[in-house]
Amino acid sequence: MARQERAIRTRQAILLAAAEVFDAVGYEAATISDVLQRSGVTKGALYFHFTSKEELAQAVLAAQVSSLPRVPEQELKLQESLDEALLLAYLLRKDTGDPIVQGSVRLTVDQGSPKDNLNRRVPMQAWTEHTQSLFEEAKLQGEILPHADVAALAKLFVGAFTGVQVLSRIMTERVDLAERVADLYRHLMPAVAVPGVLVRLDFSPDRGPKVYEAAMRQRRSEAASEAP
Ligand code: XVR
Repeated sequence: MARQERAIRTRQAILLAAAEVFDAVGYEAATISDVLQRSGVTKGALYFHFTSKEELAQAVLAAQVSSLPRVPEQELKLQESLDEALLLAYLLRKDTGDPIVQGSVRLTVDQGSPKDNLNRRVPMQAWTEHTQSLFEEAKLQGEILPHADVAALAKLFVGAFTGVQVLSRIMTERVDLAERVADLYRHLMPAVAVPGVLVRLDFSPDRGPKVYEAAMRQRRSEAASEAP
């Protein structure tokens, strides 16, 4: 294996272990030696990639949005947005989920202490920009009501998703998150989508696993066509 590829894999293994530790115990209680133990890499390798717990946490926060696999393109950009939300809900599920997404979201929403120096704005900024650009495309395609302010909507959706996620985690350990997210879109979309688009949106909460499977198939076939 090329040295560079090995380094990328090692970094990824460290990131995954760190996310699992942060998800399990939170930022404050996590230690580098927990991450060492869980990742199985050497101390030297870990410190080559990350020099502090803070740097590890910041890298996990930065990976939050990029860990979401790309959802299959839909004719309606608003359906794509809903699919992303259902996919994220699926990846946050305890059993089926993605540890990087879970650990990263815990770091984002845990209030922490001002002394911890973590910049929690990084993933939120990325989500807001991503959501806004999807809504901008939807607007260009005529899916969105003409008076709607897409920048304000993006912040509303990111904030609302975060809110239902926190509620669902507290009340049901996220078992009902897909349902809460579907409800959120069902109730907000009438204020966003033009009527002809609204009736075509599929709000069913069980799209999550299907979107996930389709996204993974797409990722595999892209990887295969990139291989020499
Ligand atoms: O932006 C998002 C979507 O477009 C749906 C609205 C999701 C934003 C998720 C923010 C993240 C941080 C804390 O979730 C949390 O609970 C995909």
